[in-house]
Amino acid sequence: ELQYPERLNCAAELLTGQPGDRTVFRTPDGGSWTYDELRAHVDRLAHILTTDLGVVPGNRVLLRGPTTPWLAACWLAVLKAGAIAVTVLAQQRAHELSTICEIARVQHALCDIRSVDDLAKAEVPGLRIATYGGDSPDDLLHRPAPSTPFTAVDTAADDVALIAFTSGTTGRPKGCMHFHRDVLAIADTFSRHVLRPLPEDVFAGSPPLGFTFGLGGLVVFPMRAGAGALLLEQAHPDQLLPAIAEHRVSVLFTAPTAYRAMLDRLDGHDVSSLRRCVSAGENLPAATWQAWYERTGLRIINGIGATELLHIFISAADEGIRPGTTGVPVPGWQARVQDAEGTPLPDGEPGLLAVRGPVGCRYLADPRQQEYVRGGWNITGDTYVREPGGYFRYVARADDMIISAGYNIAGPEVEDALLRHPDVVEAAVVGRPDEDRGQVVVAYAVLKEGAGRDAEALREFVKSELAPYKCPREIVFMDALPRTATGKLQRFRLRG
Ligand code: 3SK
Repeated sequence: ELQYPERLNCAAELLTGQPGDRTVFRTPDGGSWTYDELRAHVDRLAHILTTDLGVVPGNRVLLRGPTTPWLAACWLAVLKAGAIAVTVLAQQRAHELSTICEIARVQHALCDIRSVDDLAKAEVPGLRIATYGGDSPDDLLHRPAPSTPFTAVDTAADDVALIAFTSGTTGRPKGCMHFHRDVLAIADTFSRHVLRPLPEDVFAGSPPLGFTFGLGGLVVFPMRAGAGALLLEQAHPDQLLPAIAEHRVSVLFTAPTAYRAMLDRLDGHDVSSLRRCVSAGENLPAATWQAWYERTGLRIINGIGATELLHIFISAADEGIRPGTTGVPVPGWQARVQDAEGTPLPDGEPGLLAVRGPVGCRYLADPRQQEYVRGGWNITGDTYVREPGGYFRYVARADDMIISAGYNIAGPEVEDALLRHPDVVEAAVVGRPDEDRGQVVVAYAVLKEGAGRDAEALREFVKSELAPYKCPREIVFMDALPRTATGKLQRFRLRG
């Protein structure tokens, strides 16, 4: 079990102990900060926050901007000053931002000058916005501040450090409150036991810092290990691949879609520096795992995480990886599969995934808390099967099971079959209401450039891979699938 002192400030903890001259953050233009430089920037910012801006412990401070060292420094400064960081995505628009500010009662915002327009449009009463990265004298980074160390506010381990918002794939956003100890717990479980980073590692990836997948993978995990991170504002595979080679990235965090897109463009790129590749955010089909392994020799570390639980709680590393499964509970976590009443199901039977561990779901003022936490277990909304041997295999999101003429069909299984076709880059499978069958299976596919759109041939291919009742009745070709700002597929938009 993880033990933390009663009084704990996670930012102070993350900023302590690394050699001062070691590089912590780099940027693609060749910029870099050492740990000593980061400590100095964070302390200056914390002084400005508390003296100039009037931030006091417990205030909620919204952070918004592209993935840069300054955004990471602002996040650390807010926490060090005992305030609560409310992380959002640079893509979120005025309407979403005003809802978030209302739910979280945000009083202050620190915003990259390039992302301020939508925040200003959100017209949040009483919100004090400070910008960084601009030329004006009142830019956060140009304000005068003492260069003396800032003494971290003496927070309790279970004071709220972070409110992370999730909209899921639909619905009103939910704010998930996480404690100072939770921030360290994700590093001391998944990162420590599965990732096992080394101080010489260079982390990089595509999830933004406003998504806890990115905050963990690009800030918390490297810092807890005394390692470094390359922070990319643009992390599409077209930018990621050259950056891996140029900066000798060794630990990669991204989503299944990006692995597939990188496979499509891998020729001529050197990825030999990579030693750990993490995939989360969505189910990783076995076909994608296999294709990446064949091309690179690297075994992708699959994982399931949730904003409600901050980071990854089921995964596997190295020889423990079983392609096509998510893995086993990360040390410190427990998981089981249960029915709707909370009764555990035997191995091999699909049911609801239930997990518990060092981090729990705490929605801020939201009655959906009762749905997520039942009987002390967090119900993630995923259907899983526990296989003999204790491995957890993803079936579908609980509300994404297709029931057609009495057959239960898991969309991801059909997607996996479609992805085994050499022309298919992306696939999404949903149930469409049907008078005769209840639902029929409909697939949406994105093809490689130049591939012919032959739905019948693709249906025949699926029939050769799966029982015919799982074969899509219809295949619709698209240029791209609808996704949330964090890259999750929005199946509800395809159901029509
Ligand atoms: O939401 C997710 O899928 C996720 C995955 C890994 C780590 C954190 C999160 C929120």
